[in-house]
Amino acid sequence: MKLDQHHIDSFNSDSHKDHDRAFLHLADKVPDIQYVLQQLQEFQVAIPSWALGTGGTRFGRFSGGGEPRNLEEKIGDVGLLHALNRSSGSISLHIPWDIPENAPAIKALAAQHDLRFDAVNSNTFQDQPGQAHSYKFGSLHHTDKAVRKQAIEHNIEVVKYGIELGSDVLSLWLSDGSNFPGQLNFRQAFQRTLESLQEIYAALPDDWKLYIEYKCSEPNFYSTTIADWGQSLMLANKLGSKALTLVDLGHHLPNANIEQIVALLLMEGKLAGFHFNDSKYGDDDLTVGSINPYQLFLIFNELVEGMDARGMRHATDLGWMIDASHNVKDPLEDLLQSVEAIMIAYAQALLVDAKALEAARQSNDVVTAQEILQEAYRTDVRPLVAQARLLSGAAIQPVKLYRSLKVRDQLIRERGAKTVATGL
Ligand SMILES: [Mn+2]
Repeated sequence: MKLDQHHIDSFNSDSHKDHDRAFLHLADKVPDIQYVLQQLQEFQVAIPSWALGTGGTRFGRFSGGGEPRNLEEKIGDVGLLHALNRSSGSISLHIPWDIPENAPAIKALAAQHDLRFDAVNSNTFQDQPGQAHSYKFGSLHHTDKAVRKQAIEHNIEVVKYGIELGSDVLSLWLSDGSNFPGQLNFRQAFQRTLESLQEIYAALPDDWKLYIEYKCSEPNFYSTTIADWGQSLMLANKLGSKALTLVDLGHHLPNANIEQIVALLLMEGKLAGFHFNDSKYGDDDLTVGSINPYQLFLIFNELVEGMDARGMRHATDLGWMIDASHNVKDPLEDLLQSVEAIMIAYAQALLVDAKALEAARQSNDVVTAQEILQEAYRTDVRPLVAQARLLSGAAIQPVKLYRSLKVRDQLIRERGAKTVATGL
């Protein structure tokens, strides 16, 4: 299904008055409001093709109905999100869950929804039907050269799909690791991973990038071969300028100072971008901002400051993507909430008085430094984010409009109540 612009416009005109009042009140207090609105309008967050179905855990999966049955329907779902918020203008494909059999047709369909293709993702953490070698004991780090070769070739194949779709990033996450002490020689596993990555890197077009994601645990529970940002950065540095470190917010040990990691990777020009989610205990893949919105703000504060210091464009010079799973929510509502949380944290970071903060730091005025950050964080910027949406032709309140149009009911009528999307 596709949303008509007149649905959005008439919804907006109904809620215009309250919104205008809230926005004007806030706009008075923001010195460079036009700049902030323009930055917010430009900012786009990619939606992963695997997040459009109801997620599950290793214990069970409870489908919500109307899930997209194929790539075309997944593109349709992202198109709905983008129509509602104008901030979800790209889709990130996961191969082989979503193979674009007919790339020109898929590209044309995406263009109809005003979408482009973000990073393409490989998968060497599952065995696929008919696959010659198993990834049970890893892929790029595997002791058997034949397994490594198969995983390398898969990644190169993913790049080829990406080229056809106009993507320019291969995003790679390995489940490689070990479950028990003694299982793996750490140095050799790292070295084999590096050599495998070198082959993949050599096959990348000049204008492509390779994002190397790290994760401290799971599915292996004793060691993971790319466990943290240091290990990812070591690989990225050895590979070359096209290789960068990807930060997934859920892939850290508890209480890790992610904002500091981000600041230093940015400083080194080695930050690829983000997989946004939130978590309480581990890689929980919860809605962005649902548990620790202050941390998200602090991360965006480092991003804005660090990108400005390097003269980078916020919207396009890093990769922004959601990587979450929705066990109990409507995936589309959850994604709308996640994008909203990202925009709120970004807007708050844009409000930080950077000059005053720097002055407070120079004079070691710790209290003022904290006050400056919290002044921005405690500002209710939702009318600002809504105004940016309004200016872009999106809904003032996307979730409310989604519900009032009964989008999920329509999708269930179109697709059926028991459809299951490929993905997590
Ligand atoms: Mn991720």
